[in-house]
Amino acid sequence: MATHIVNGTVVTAEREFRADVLIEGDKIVAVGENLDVPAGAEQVDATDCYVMPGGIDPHTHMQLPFMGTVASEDFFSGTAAGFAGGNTMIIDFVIPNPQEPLMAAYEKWRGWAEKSAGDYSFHVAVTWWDDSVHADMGKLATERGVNSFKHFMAYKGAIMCDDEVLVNSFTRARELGALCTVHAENGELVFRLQKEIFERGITGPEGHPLSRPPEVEGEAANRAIRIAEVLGVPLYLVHTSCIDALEALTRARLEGQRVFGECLAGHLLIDDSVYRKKDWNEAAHYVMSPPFRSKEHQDALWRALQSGMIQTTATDHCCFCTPQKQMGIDDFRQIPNGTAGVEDRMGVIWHHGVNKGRLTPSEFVAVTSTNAAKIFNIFPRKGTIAAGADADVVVWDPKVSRTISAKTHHQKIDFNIFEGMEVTGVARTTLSRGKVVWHDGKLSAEEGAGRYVDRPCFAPYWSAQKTTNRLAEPTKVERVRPEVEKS
Ligand code: URQ
Ligand code: ZN
Ligand code: ZN
Repeated sequence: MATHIVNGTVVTAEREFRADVLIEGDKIVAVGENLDVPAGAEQVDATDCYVMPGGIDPHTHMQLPFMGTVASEDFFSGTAAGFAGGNTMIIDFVIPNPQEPLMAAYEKWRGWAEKSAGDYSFHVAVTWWDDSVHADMGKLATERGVNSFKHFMAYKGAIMCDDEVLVNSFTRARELGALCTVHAENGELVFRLQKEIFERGITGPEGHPLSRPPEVEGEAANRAIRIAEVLGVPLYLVHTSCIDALEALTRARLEGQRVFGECLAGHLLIDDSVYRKKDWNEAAHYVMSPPFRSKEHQDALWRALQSGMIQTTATDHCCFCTPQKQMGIDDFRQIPNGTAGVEDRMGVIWHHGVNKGRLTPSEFVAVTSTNAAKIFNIFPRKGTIAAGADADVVVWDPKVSRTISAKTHHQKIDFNIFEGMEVTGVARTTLSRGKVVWHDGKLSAEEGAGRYVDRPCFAPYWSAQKTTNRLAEPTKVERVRPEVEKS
């Protein structure tokens, strides 16, 4: 089965150019003009549209068991909703409970993801440590295509890593050529601040950001960066939300350390006034970690994205409906943390990035698809429009406007953090490995059509690592052993 995408402007992270795209089966086979098209090929019209690589969302949590409940979006509905917004791949997370074998958790999550409509992969979280974790990391990296291990520095009493786990796991990752990623918030400080704020009688959602100020993220980001620097491993900061973390990231990168930054569509566009909404439900909808920040932080994140200091955008799509959020009706600490976004990331970043002159279309492609493919070592199979790549393609119509709303979105959640936002720029057609799964507002996602994507270790950037001089040439001093005086 062949598909011929005609009359469009192809956009890659490198350039924009007029070209047609020929797809055969699940691969792109040619990009150019006057292509040799087989008879009977399905034609997709891309007149006045951009033809871009499908979005890769490197941070989602479909049907995550968390804080006493389970995220409402599952792997089928979530990957399908992504199609409607031009997203064609997710990298989700296996999050073992402490003492749960990593391999067992991995197999469990693989089972859950069988129903995915779109392609997917998994970061695996290291939430505890013993020799079996060391061994399982090796098996996951060498036999299961896992090249990234996640570490939550927050969530004390649940999945939080202390420095011992970080150091052990980062050391193991170095042996395996796997990328270490961190949720950088100091969980001890969060726990203490939550207690103090609650005991002062602040029990509503406004307590959430008060217990997780930017300093708490900045400390953890810097600590993870320094640990990675001393151990000589690359590092990836997920959902970088504030200036304090950006300062740590910028310093490290300017000193040649291999640290990558990710930011969320939500953190680019939503500020902390949402927590002061009078309606409890509406304020609780925005409870996620790190919290939405005051306005100066959004501006700083945009500048970091424009300057290349932050390389990827994501959503942290982790859906809890209003009744689930109400588990914390009397105590903000019990409100399940998480919001949605997999359907809206591309549209809000196109509108507020490209339409507002912050990003070129090529830079948009880089931060929504290509950079994630390169960092997680699946480029050029994913993340570009080129012969040989998987045919994950979005025909993007830059002229059409839509208003984002829970009333019309495909995400399995009863609210939308971008509710009412009008954006110009929509996915007209989305193809997932060559199959049209979204066209002109009609979703034709197929349960189980998604495939697990193996991600090889030792991505190209492993050959260019800044090692701390202190470890470069440890030298032993030869000396005469002194007479030991009898004590
Ligand atoms: O922390 C995360 O990334 C997961 C548990 C989703 N929730 C959130 O608030 N970000
Ligand atoms: Zn997180
Ligand atoms: Zn997350």
